[in-house]
Amino acid sequence: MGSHPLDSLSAAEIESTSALLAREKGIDAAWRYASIILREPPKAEVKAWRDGDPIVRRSLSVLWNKQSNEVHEAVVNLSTGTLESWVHVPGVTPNFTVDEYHECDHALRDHPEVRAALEKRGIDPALVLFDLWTYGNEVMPEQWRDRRLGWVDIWKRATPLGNPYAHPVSGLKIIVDVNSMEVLQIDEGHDRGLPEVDAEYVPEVRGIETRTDLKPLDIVQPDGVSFELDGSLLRWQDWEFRLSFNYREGPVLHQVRFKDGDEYRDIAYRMSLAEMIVPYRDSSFDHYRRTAFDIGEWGFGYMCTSLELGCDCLGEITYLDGVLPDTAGKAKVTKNAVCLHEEDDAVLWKHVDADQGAEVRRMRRFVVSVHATVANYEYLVYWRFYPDGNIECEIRATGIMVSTPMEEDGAAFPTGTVVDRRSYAPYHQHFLVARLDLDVDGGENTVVESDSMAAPISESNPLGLDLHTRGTVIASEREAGRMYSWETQRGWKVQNPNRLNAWGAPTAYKLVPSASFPAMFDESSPILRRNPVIGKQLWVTKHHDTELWPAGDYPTQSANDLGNGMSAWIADDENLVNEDVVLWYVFGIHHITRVEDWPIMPVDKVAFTLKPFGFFDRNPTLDAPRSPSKGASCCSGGSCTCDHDSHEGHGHGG
Ligand SMILES: [Cu+2]
Repeated sequence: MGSHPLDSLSAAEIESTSALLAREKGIDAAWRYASIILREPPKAEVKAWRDGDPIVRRSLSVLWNKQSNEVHEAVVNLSTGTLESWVHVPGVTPNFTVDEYHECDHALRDHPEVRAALEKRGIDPALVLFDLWTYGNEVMPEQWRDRRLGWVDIWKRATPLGNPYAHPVSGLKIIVDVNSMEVLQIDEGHDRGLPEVDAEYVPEVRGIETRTDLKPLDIVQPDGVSFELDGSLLRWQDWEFRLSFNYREGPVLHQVRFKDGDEYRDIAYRMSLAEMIVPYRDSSFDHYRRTAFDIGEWGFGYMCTSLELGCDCLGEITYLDGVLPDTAGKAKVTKNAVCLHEEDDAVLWKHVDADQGAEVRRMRRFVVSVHATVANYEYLVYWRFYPDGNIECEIRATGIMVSTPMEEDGAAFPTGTVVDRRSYAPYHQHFLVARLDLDVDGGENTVVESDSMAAPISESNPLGLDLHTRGTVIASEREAGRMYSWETQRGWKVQNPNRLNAWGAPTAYKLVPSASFPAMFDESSPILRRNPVIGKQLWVTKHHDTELWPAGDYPTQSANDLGNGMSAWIADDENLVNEDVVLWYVFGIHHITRVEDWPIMPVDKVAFTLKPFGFFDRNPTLDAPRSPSKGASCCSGGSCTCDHDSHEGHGHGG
């Protein structure tokens, strides 16, 4: 049993859930678990909970019967060992699972017609990878709408050790009933053959030497780390938060607070990535089905992989395992799924005084990171905490781009970039939706959209220099969806109108909306109907414990988010002023593919930041320690002998 109400489910809790359902409901191999997750207690209860109070632990399972395709949600009370609810959920398709991905590969590998289709093209089935994808409702074949339907992309390696995604087998898709693994259709379009591409990224396979001019770069913390992990509670400098991990969001940050003097001040109740949507912007045969909802359809936590010291993370690392269920309800442990460590991050603040010399402080940051492998792509997630109160969420995308052969005549596709011989990589977008349940100094907040504009030239502003800012209160959910504005350098402040800083302004955190981009979809587009949340860059909703998944609880094969998603949540136009608000920030990568992203993509980095904005009364890092100087006394004031006399002759900068 956890020692805090928000602790992730343990292996024992996952398995006692499935054991109880086997006993009470006869759940056997005819069923699969899509998920078993902690049923988080309501926010109000968690906030009222104090150390030593009793904890009631509950799990929420989603499972379906493979024969009938019937879906049930089960709530098990783990503290009493009882089944509290068993509810049939009609008309939904739960997320696809890793077990199905592998079983589909095996089934197709042995399937005579699939083998025949490959052999007809001269392709050795032993070198093939079957990549199972989910269907969006908009492109599902009519006759199989009530099935658990997958479509399968086929890839071929050049050699047994070669890049698995080197050669797309173009114009050949397989439609599968994922419950029975029955092949429903071998969907054949064109055959553009296998162009002679240069797709290998492993040096031994390429037959190249790696460079030898790099000397070791070690991160050493001889006295250990500066953070403490007590159960799920993390403390580092002034920060305090809890960490959990689940199949869908991967890591979740709870009850994020900052110690200001003697007071732990609330900043966020819960932060995570709640959805990811990757539409390929190419409606040709090979790509029109490619609209991945990687979080809702597959689960980001399920995709998280083990991290390795020295490769994925450098320095003094604390790892946490990811404990998740498989489809039989057994616990499966991903060792070292979450990496916790501190990093140097160049300079925090500095000034060189002509007489007194330099005062400079090093920035250090605390990082929570995971790596998820979603078929050909990897997403590296970094939640970073800074001593000045900033929180940053950075995503790095890497892995292998989807490529496609072009016709022999070399006609270029307008929807992609040519990256290799007779091959192009289609344009696509990676939309991420961060769910930011901020509680700035408590649960009653107001979101203000902040715009900057030049004041008109007037008698008092004869030079037109005056710059004004305007704040617009986002008053109710009718106004929930907001667009970024480059012209006004828009940002969004989450203010606490009930608490003022020393200078009379409401305490606030500001969402600095970097890495956002317009969706570029027609209003009538079915992909926008399935997930309208990508149509705006920010959404604000009133907090409800059940509102977690902006594209709906069950986005797989869904037509829209009306069941329980953003459209449904905002339909009642609830008040957002001085309320418990949740921000949904839509950001990501507008991936106009590059030849340099091939055959493996150097990380593409995007990030957004939450910054204190009048939350403190001044720079909160004035007590940051001077770092021991390695040479002269640069970091510690006094005369500076190693700073190249840079303080001489400067003008009045900004
Ligand atoms: Cu991409």
